[in-house]
Amino acid sequence: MALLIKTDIDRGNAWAEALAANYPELKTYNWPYKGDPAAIDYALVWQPPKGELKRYPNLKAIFSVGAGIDHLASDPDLPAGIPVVRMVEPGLTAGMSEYVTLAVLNHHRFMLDYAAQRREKIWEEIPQIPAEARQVGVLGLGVLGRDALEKLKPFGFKLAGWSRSPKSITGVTCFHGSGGLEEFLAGTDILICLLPLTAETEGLLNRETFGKLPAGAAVINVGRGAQLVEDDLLEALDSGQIGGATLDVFQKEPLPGKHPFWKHPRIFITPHIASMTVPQSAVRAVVANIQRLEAGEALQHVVDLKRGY
Ligand code: NDP
Ligand code: OXD
Repeated sequence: MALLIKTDIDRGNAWAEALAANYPELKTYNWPYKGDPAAIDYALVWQPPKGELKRYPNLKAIFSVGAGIDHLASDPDLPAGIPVVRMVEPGLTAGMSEYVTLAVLNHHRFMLDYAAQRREKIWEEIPQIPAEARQVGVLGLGVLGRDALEKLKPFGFKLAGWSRSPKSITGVTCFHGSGGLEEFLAGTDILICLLPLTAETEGLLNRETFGKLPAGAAVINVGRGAQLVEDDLLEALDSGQIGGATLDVFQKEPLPGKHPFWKHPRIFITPHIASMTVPQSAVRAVVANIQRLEAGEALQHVVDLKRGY
């Protein structure tokens, strides 16, 4: 049995080591693979070149190295009928909750303002707002959105979430569907996007959405860059409708050198590192899934490609 790994070379080696330690019977090959394509049973990939996966006629499953599968769904030649599995693993979940918590507290405690004051050598207190007076709202109540909300609970924020289907989560006011979006936004002071990129979520963070938030709200985008209409954010920041933003994902990555986000004083930027799959913990999920398939059982976390996540 053989598995093809396509990720950056360091992480590819880490995956190969982790798989060798956990599943010695499985041969692994780092991409680019020069052998017989028919010998490959499984692919574990991040942003493979379009058309690459159709070269392997005997693939039994495609594992995404990341939680998002838009890098696969956007391949017009993705082989039909092969299950695509998204990444669900504790290291990725923990990393995202760390990032989200950090970003929420950054906005809650006025760190962009204090950074601006520091540049001008201004020593001045900004009156603190108690956590219970602010609502943190998460777009996307999946594996990552729900864990982030759990980690935010001890701080005492009002918590809300929005998903496609109805949800019930203790301590979180849940909204769903297009009908629930407006009410969710109206109460949300710190908005976090943890949605998958689909035809429905593309461009969702736009002028209209920003206009429904309370004036001065903060936006944290850790979903995908294509969910944010970048010019609309700049306009909303200039008008004060949005008070600040933390962005980890962008329409074009790496963010071009001339992009206005780089120098914007109300935007905090990171280079798509909100969270990363940790091969040493993720390997267990991949191995367990291969063993399930080989035993004739159903795979876990298979995505619905029609729905887009
Ligand atoms: P899940 O599939 O577990 O959850 C997705 C959630 O989004 C679900 O609650 C789903 O609703 C909701 N959703 C999807 N479409 C819509 C819609 N049209 N309207 C309302 N809600 C919708 O995904 P994960 O939590 O594992 O990951 C979320 C995303 O985070 C990834 O797809 C990826 O893009 C991003 N990500 C970014 C990283 C980074 O480093 N920046 C790292 C990892 C992930 P329902 O529950 O009803 O189905
Ligand atoms: C992911 C990512 O989807 O890192 O896991 O963006």
